[in-house]
Amino acid sequence: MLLHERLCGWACWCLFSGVFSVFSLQQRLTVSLNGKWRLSNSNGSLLLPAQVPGCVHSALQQQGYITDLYFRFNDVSYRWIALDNWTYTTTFTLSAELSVKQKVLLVFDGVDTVGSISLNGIALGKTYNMFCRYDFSVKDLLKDGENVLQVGLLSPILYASEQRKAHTSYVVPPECPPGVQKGECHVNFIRKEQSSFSWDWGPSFPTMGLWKGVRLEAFDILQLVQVSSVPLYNDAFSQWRVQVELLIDAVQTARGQLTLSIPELDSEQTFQTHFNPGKTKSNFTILINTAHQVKLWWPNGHGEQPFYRLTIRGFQDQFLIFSTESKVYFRTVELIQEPVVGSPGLSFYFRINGKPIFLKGSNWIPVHSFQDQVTPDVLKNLLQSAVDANMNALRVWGGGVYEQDLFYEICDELGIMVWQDFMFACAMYPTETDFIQTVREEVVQQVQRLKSHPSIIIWSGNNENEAALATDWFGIPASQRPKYIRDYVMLYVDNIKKVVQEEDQSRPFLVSSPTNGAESEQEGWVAENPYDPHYGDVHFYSYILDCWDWRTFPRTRFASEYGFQSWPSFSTLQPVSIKEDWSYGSNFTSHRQHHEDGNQQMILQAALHFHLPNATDPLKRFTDTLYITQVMQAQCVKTQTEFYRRSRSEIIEGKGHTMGALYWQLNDIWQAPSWSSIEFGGKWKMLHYFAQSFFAAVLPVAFEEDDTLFIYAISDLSRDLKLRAVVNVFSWTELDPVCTLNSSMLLVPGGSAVAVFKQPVATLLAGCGNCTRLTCLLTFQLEDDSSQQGPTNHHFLCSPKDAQGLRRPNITAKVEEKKTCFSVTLHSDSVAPFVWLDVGNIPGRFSSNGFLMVSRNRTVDFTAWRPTSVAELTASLTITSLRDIY
Ligand code: BMA
Repeated sequence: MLLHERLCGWACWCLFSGVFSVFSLQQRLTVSLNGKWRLSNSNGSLLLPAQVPGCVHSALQQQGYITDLYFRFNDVSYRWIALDNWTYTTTFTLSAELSVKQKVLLVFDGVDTVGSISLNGIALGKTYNMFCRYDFSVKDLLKDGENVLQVGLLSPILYASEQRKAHTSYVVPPECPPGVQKGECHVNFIRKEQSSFSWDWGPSFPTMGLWKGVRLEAFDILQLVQVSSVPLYNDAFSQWRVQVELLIDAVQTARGQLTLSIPELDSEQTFQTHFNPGKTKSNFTILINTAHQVKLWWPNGHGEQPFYRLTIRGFQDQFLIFSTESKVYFRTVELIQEPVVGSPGLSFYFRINGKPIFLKGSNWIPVHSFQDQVTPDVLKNLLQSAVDANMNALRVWGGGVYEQDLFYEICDELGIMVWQDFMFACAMYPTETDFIQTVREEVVQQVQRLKSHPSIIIWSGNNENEAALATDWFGIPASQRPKYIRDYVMLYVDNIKKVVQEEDQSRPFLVSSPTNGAESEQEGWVAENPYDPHYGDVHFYSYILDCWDWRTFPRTRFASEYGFQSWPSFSTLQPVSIKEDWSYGSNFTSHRQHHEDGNQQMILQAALHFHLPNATDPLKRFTDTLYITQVMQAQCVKTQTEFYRRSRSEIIEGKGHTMGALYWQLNDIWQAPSWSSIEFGGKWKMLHYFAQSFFAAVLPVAFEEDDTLFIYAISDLSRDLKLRAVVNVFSWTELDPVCTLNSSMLLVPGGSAVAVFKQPVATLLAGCGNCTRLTCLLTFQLEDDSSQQGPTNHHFLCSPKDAQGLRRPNITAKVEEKKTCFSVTLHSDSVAPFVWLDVGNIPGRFSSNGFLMVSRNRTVDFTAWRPTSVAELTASLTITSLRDIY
């Protein structure tokens, strides 16, 4: 008997753990069914204990059936796991208190993915969507004594392939990922993390499991399933209001009173209300007392992130029946697309609390192939690393997962703006009724779960699917194009957009990224060229063009993806490899590279400006190669990001007013080459240290045009500054500047980029000893009347491979213990570019790294993330600079 089947179930009440603490005075009971379950494969040859939440892969590894899934070629060796079907089983006994409750729900916060659920041998229903919660009413099925709960999971690979086969009318591309990814086919036919079938930075581990919690919820009369609150500002009345939405599950019709209050703002309102049997959603609005100045939530770098406590209490006949508390953060967000003077097209920027804000940050991918292995510490460390690199925004990319609540809670607290994609990427999708239905439910649930977070400033329908259609990635015949466009509009516009806007009017919705935004809409949602720099956001990649030449880059309104690959450091690769893997031409090195020609592209890009490693010792040559890929990546992304930041105030040849730079990508899913700035495990690549500078609130940027050197002062501050540029010219052979030039003081208004220095390079060099482009280089900084503002930056006048006089610097180091960290004092004999300190597998980070050393001595700090000592650090420390690798 099929008692209850839904494509997707309803919410549970503990969704906001950490943000909301909900309790019912009706003695609602919750019994967790998390913990040890039994797991078996289809023919019963494997039977093992398995942790819930968890997945089959993690369970097999934890029980010793398989070794480290990330070791060497194991992604391929363990392919069989996801080709099998698996069953999770648990037993539990009921307490007397629970069995007398009027209603009992069995709740699954996340099933991965295609499951059949049965209780005591009776089928409860099926699951098809990893991003949905499912619940089942089970009171009548529960027994005194032992109850048996079983979840059978189908192989996601076989299920996707079956779905594909059943879809006979036309192809929904792509059929399979590129061979280099060693992945599985037809992931677009299953509502599951799209990158779990492989990506160009990640392995194929199509997981199966109960990836979130399982529990019983028992109650009388009613329970509060979910609460969300969205603050809205009324300009005409200069007044805030908070829209509170309650999802209530009532056993019978219930009448009563509801009181909403924010005591700190002297705001309280009471409503007479009633709840019908079943699940109902009700909205209530509390007006905020205008006598109070509401403290606003600001993005990192623009102010604080204060919140208020909202209390919600329900009464029946004067008795309190439920009470809950949540956080409310006040802020407004607008996406401004309007004509720009001197430029065709439309602007594209965010205004938070009325202030235009330049978005600085990166793109977020899943932290691990096995979500059950993502710990709070890992999340905190990555998000803190983003903030420590002066980022204020992250895009949660649409090929991964909607992140867990803690992710958004931390973003709220740190002031990280989140560009939230829906989970569709680089593909076309089916539009059969079942598929659309489950997607609609997914969107409702995710928006309800997440909309209280001020950090989320935009919803975005998909990753690159407009571009894929517009620029014909999949070779769709022209005659069939209209059908694919109709399907596209049906999924993202008629369904996702519509559902989102019914659920949340408090932030913008964009159909795709990249897109021309309002212009794409004009063109029927698929623009002729979604990469048009005059509109919307742009993704731009070129691995072949010279990344040191800013003319390479499109001057976009908003750069939401761009980047270059690099390899992680040796200490990250070592635990998943063996000696024979440690060369750039090894099978391992090519196996971990999932982007066609990626390893070669890195070397070619590096060779444009650097000598390549030529050590005879194979290990040194390998580690030097890892190093040079990081140098290349850091310098490339620096050049591109600085170009975007200095383009914020200008329109040149009709292009500019750039207001966002989110490079691809922040983090890694495993130990492999990728575009990330942070390695798997949390170690910062050179790029992340560079980001700390190139995202600084105040930044000097240099570039050349027609042999003239320009320096721009960029300021994200609110107040105006008066700044001068100070340029130091160094010879590659000496540690003291050959000469110093000062510009005059100029006004740098808050939120602008202003040219503060301009001089033909020839004039500059002529006035500076015997300097030529080959013998000298520049450092520069900004100063106000009393001190330096922002970091010191550098500009090379030639490729370092052509530099005359660059010598081995023989850098020595002394490590000392300080109160809360260690200091490393370096001594150098000569100018040293890209000085890289590495303490192997001692986790932690330096205060600065990858820097240009133009002084005899320099001290940096190392903060360790576990106990260590001067002796251990000294023994582990290696120092590499550019001249040390050839
Ligand atoms: C963009 C992303 C990802 C991809 C990255 C690097 O297209 O959206 O799909 O990993 O480029 O190729």
